[in-house]
Amino acid sequence: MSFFINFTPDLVVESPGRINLIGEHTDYNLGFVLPTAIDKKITLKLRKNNSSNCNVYSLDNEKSVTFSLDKIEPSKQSWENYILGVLHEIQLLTDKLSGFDCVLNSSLPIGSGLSSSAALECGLAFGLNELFNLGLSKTQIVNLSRAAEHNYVGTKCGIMDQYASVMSKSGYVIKLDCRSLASEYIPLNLGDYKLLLLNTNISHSLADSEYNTRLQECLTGVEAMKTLYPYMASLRDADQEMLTAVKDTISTTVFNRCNYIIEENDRVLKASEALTQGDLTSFGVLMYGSHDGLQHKYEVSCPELDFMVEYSRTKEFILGSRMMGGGFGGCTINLIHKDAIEKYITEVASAYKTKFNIELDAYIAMPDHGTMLKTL
Ligand code: GAF
Repeated sequence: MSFFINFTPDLVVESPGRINLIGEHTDYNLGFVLPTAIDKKITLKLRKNNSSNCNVYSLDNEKSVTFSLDKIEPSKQSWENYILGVLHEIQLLTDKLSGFDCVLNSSLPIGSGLSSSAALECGLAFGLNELFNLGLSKTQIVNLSRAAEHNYVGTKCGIMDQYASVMSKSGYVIKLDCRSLASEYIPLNLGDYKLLLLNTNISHSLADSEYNTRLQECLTGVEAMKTLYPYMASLRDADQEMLTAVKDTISTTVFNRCNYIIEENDRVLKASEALTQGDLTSFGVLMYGSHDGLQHKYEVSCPELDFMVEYSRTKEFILGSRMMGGGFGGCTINLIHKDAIEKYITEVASAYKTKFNIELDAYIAMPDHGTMLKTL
C-alpha cells in the first residue's frame, strides 16, 4: 500500500491528548473531573477515495491497514479497534460514510496517560464528520468515540477523555459534571507555576489493567447502598455516612474504592474553588490527597509513579503532585515553580534512573483547544 506517498489530503484534523488536574476515576461514577486538552496531538490527514474501502497508515509505527466498510468487525490488533470502533458507531448513526484514505502521525506519547486513544477516536470521528458532511454534533462525536472504546476496545471508560479532547478551550480547564455534562470553563491562571508532566515510561494498558474491575467494585458499593437508599443511582449520590451504614455488608476493598471516590469528588469541588480563588497552595495539597487515595484506597498506582510523587514532597517549589489518568503507569502531573523546572527534571530523572534503570520524559503541559480542522 503506497497511497500515503505524496499524499494530498482533502482536510487535516488535529486532535489533542488531555491532562486532568484532579478527579481520577470519578467520571464513570458520574462525578466531577477537571481536565483540559494539551498541545500534544494526533494529526489525521484525510481524503475521500470513492470506494468502500478505508486505508489507514500510521507514520509513527509504519503500520497500514485496509478495512471494507461492508464488513466492520472487531480486530485482534488492538490499535485497529480504535478506528474500527469509530466506523462501527458512525454506521449505527448514518449511512453517509464511504471510503477514505487516512494518514496519521502523533506528538502524543502512547500509553502515557495522556489519552492518545480518545485523541485518535475523536479526531477520526471529527474528520469523517467534516469529510462526508455527516451532520454530527460535537456531543455526538464525544459519545460515539466513547462507545467505540466500550464496544470495540473493551474499556468501559467514562466520558472525561473524549469530552476534553473535543470540547476544550485554549487557556481553560473544564470543570465537568459527568452526570449532567454541565461544564464550567475555569481560566488556568497559574502565575509563576507550571504543570510539569513526568512520564514514567511504564506503559499502561487500560483494557488489560484493572480498570473494568474498579468499575465493578464501585457498582457493588452502589448496589449495597441502594438497599438503604433506593434513590441512589451512582457513587455520585453517596456520602461517607451512607457508605459507613453498609460497611459491614461489603468487603474492605469495595469500601476503600467507594471511600476514595466520595473523597475525590469532594476534592475536585474544593480544587475548582481554590483554582478560581488563585489559591495554588490549597490546590497542591488536594493533588497530594488525590494521589494518596489512588495509591492506597483505589490501588491504581505503581511503584514508579509513587516514587515520583514521593520525590516531589520535600521540594518547596512543588505545590502538588499526583499520578494522572487510569494508572498503573503513565505520567505524574506536578504543580511546580517555573524557575525550578529545569534543575528539578535533571535531579528527578537521575534519581529515577538510579532506582528503576528507566529514563523518564518530561513535558510542560500547555492547555489547548479541542479537536479542530487545520487550515491547509
Ligand atoms: C482513563 C479513562 F479513559 C477515563 O474515562 C478516566 O476514567 C480515567 O482513566 C481515570 O480518571 O483515562
